[in-house]
Amino acid sequence: MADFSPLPVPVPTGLDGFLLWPEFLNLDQQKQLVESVRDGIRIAPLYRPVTPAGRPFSVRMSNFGPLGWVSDREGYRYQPHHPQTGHAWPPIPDLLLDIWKATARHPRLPDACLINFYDADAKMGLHQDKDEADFSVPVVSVSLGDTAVFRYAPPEGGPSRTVKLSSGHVCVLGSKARLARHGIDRILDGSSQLLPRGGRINLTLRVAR
Ligand code: MD3
Ligand code: FE
Repeated sequence: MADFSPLPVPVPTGLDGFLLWPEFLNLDQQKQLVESVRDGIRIAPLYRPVTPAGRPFSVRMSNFGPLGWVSDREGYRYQPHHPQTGHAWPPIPDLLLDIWKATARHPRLPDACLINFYDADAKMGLHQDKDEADFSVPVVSVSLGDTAVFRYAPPEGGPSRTVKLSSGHVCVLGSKARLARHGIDRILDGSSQLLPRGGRINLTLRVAR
């Protein structure tokens, strides 16, 4: 079991409930997670979902856990199987559960972990995460590989801000920040050597049901 105590002091984000720890994971831990993602996507390959309107995402996705987030013509939802293979998603790696326990400080464990893969041109438009049953449970996000420009705005409206999410950064979105609008403006190509072919992996841990 990885030991993350004592927790470092999070950096200020200007949004209540948005906690960000730069360099939370050391290089060995980052490499271990990349290996787990490689293993996972051999079982549950990355695929490109479409929006309910039929537009392909620029991000490719897969999942770990009893439930995985999917999007297609039918809508957004969580389901226990890969939309293309029909197989169950692989289990959430222990290191990710350890990160959850250290940072989310919530009695429940996540039942879903979305794997987002961004190539240099991928982005994600501003949105809210509202497909989960209980918004009082935080979301935990882990970034690996190239740095992303993350945009976020308070749920009640008002100006957005940006912060860079680099490899090894971990953030928690809880309380007021849980329903923040957020997205990825762009990927800084070549900013990390972690992934030999470049790109960015984001892992988001959630309690879906
Ligand atoms: C703020 N992913 O998968 S992670 C997503 O980098 C998503 O792939 C982005 O937005 C990514 O839905 C951002 C940071 C994050 C994750 C969940 C949040 C920010 C959040 C939930 C609520 C508010
Ligand atoms: Fe999101």
